[in-house]
Amino acid sequence: MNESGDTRYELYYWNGIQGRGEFVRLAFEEAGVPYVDVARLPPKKGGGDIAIQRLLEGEGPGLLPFAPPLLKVGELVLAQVANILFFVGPRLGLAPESEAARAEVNQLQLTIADFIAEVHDTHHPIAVGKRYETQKVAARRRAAFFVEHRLPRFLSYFEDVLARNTRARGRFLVGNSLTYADLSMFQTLTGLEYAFPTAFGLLAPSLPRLSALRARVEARPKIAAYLGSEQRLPNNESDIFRRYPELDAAPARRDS
Ligand SMILES: N[C@@H](CCC(=O)N[C@@H](CS)C(=O)NCC(=O)O)C(=O)O
Repeated sequence: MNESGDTRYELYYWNGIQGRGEFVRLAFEEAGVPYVDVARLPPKKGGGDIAIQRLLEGEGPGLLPFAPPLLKVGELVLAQVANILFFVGPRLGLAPESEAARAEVNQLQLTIADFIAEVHDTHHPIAVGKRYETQKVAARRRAAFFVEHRLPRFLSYFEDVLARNTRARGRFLVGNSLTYADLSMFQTLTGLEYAFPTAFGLLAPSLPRLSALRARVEARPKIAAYLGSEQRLPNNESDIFRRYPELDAAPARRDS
């Protein structure tokens, strides 16, 4: 089922960063289905971060959400990126037809969520609510392990998923058409390149299918238009993907 266009979709996500909201934005952008980015509206028009707080405090309908991104669709308020995408994916034409393949896409999306949580924990290894500067020593230790072990493990896993999808000759993660998991993979790869330029740069040559997937997503007309627009916020150090050189891999030594 594809979206007919008369449903009102409201995304609630913190102002000023791409964050986890971006995984949801990319799906709507690719589908060309309008959505309201509520917190980016002025508070006078019901926007601002206060609009998110209201939903978190139970002022909205439905199930009480724990953390943004939130998607409000009528009386439904959904949280958890993977859950939001599982719900809107079929409506946006970004999910496979079969129930089994939809579960597979969801499985990948949940693995991306795990990956993102580990990226976040490189700069916040001790306390989510405390500033990076208060946990820098632990962050260095955490990031060193992440860069050496977890980053290659996650990336080579997704590379292998593409390689095994012979049906699509490695062009998509699942099935033979684009799904929201492919868009999320793109977002993850661009974020990693920003945050860990050295570590990611060292791994990239061993990830030809992921690199090609990223380039293909980036070149899709609606995604390209979105990436070039003001709606696409630049990476910054309040976001999940942060460029702290001390957390990146040391550049390879040249012994000449
Ligand atoms: N697993 C959740 C994580 C949600 C999450 O951590 N949201 C962040 C912003 S990206 C937040 O505001 N968290 C507040 C909190 O955990 O108290 C998802 O994938 O949506």
